[in-house]
This record gives sequence, C-alpha cells and structure tokens, in this order.
Amino acid sequence: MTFKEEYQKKVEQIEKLLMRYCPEKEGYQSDIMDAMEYNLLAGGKRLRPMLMQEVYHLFGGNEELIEPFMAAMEMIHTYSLVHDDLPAMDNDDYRRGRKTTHLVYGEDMAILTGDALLNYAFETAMTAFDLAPQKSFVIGKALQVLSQKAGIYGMIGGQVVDVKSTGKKITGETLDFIYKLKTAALIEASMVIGAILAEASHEEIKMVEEIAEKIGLAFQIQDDVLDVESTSEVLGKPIHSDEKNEKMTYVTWKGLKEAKTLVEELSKEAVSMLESLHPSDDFLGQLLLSLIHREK
Ligand code: GRG
Repeated sequence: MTFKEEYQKKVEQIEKLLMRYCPEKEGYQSDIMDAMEYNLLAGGKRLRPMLMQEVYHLFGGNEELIEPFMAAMEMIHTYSLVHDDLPAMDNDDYRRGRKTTHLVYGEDMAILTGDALLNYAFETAMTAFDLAPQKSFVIGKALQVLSQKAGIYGMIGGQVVDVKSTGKKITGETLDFIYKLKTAALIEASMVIGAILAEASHEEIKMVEEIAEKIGLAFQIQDDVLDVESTSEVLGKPIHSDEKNEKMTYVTWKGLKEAKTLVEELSKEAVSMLESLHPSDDFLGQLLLSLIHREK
C-alpha cells in the first residue's frame, strides 16, 4: 500500500470512529446534536487523532482506550474552528468546504455548538475510565494534558494573544508565542496523550512533546503559506484571511521563501528526533514529512 492509500484508509477509520462517538440526535435539544454532527463529520485531515493513534502504537499501545481520546481531540479542534469562524472572530463563511455554523444554524447556536463540542469532548474522553478502569492513573494524566493544552496555558491562551494583536505590529517572539500555543498545543496534546496512554517513560514523553512542538510550529507556518498560495476551492475556506484580519504571519515577517524553508527544517528536525526515539516507524515519519508540502 502506498503512503497515500494508507493515510486515506486511516482517515476512513477515524471517520467511522467519530460517527460512533457523535451523540444521538434526541430530546428537545436535538438541534445541538445536529449542529455538532454537521461540524464533526464535515471532513478535514483528521491529523490530530491520527497523530495520537500513531504515537500510541509506536509505544506499543493496542487497546480501545485510545479511541475516546481520539474522538475528544477532534471535538476540541472542531469547537475551536466553529468559534474562530464566528462574526466576532474571523467572520468566515466557509470551513471544510461547507457554510460555517453561524450561517447555517445562527450565531447563538454556533456559540453553543462550540461550547457543546468542548464539553462533550471531556464527557467522551472520560468514558475511557469505563473501558479500562485498571488504567485510571494514566487516563487521569491524559485528561490533565488535554485540559491544559486546550486551555489558557495552551490553545485559548494563544488565541487571546492572537486576537489582541490583530492590526498591531508584534515582535517575532510574540508571534512564536501565539503559534506555539494556538496551534502547536493541540498537536502536542495529541502526541503526548498517545505516549501517556501507551505508558511511555517520562523521558520519552518529554521528547514526544518537543517533536510535537516543532511539528505544530511547522504546521502553522505552512498554514500561513497556504493562505497566500492556495485557492479557496482546495482549502475549503477563504484565502488571504490573514491579510483581511490584519494579522502578522511568518510570511509577512520572514517572506514566503524563508517561511517555506523553515517548514522544511522544523519538520526534518522533528523526523530525525523521532528516528532517534524509534527508528522503525515508517508511516508516522512519512506523515510528518508529508505535512511540509501539504496542499490543504
Ligand atoms: C476560538 C478558543 C478558540 C480558539 C481558536 C485553533 C484556533 C484557535 C483557531 C482556528 C483557526 C486557525 C488558523 C487555527 C490554527 C490551527 C490550524 C491551522 C487549524 C486548522 O487545522 P487543520 O488544517 O484543519 O488540521 P482540518 O479542517 O483539516 O481539521
């Protein structure tokens, strides 16, 4: 099987898993389940759950308890997209090739959909206690990482500085802070949770976090590159959104060529660190390298 075929197969497996973890549309509040599903099953690269699963396997994990965490991670990522698209934030009309939630369900429901996805992510992750009660300690540790990396010391913290910096000239240091928190934190959480649940050692978990930080930074810089180089048809969301929102990016800071070089350097550093940790994992290494030239 080629890398592309293997990737596609894994995406399909993750989509089936997400379908299983979508809440039933029932009760007077069924509109919220409908809006959650509209977003969760809208496609997307499924990168975060895939990274989590690959790292889990890398350290020998082979149990079901990873699944609720994979679903929870995609729910948190999806909530952040729903809220980021709101009129009060980026005010975007398209996401993953579909009309954004506030345009389909109204702004009030879009706020609630983000809230619901965030809360349901934790309800979902905590079902791991029922699947593997004997692993309660590592499940608790994984929940700690999930909440911290999504919160004020992670993604939300990064988004706060991003919002506050809009239209302002910021330093490269501030830009790095934003990228490490806004984007890298969830990628770190995904990979670290895979390692924690597979009971990797403390040193291994630290190394995975460092690898993930590099990947997260490279991923955001590539997002900046795509915002100026791609098309809205390929991306499924508007292009030139950074310019519209008056945001400084790596492309405006360093220029397109240097931004691309940095994506490549950071990704290759991450892969060589991964090889020193586990020389044999072909798919994960290829997945990380494929992100350098990703087109969406
Ligand atoms: C609103 C609390 C709050 C946070 C929003 C993560 C974020 C912060 C906003 C989303 C917009 C954005 C540019 C985020 C940076 C990370 C990023 C590039 C997200 C898009 O992730 P992909 O490319 O999306 O993995 P798919 O659709 O493929 O899952």
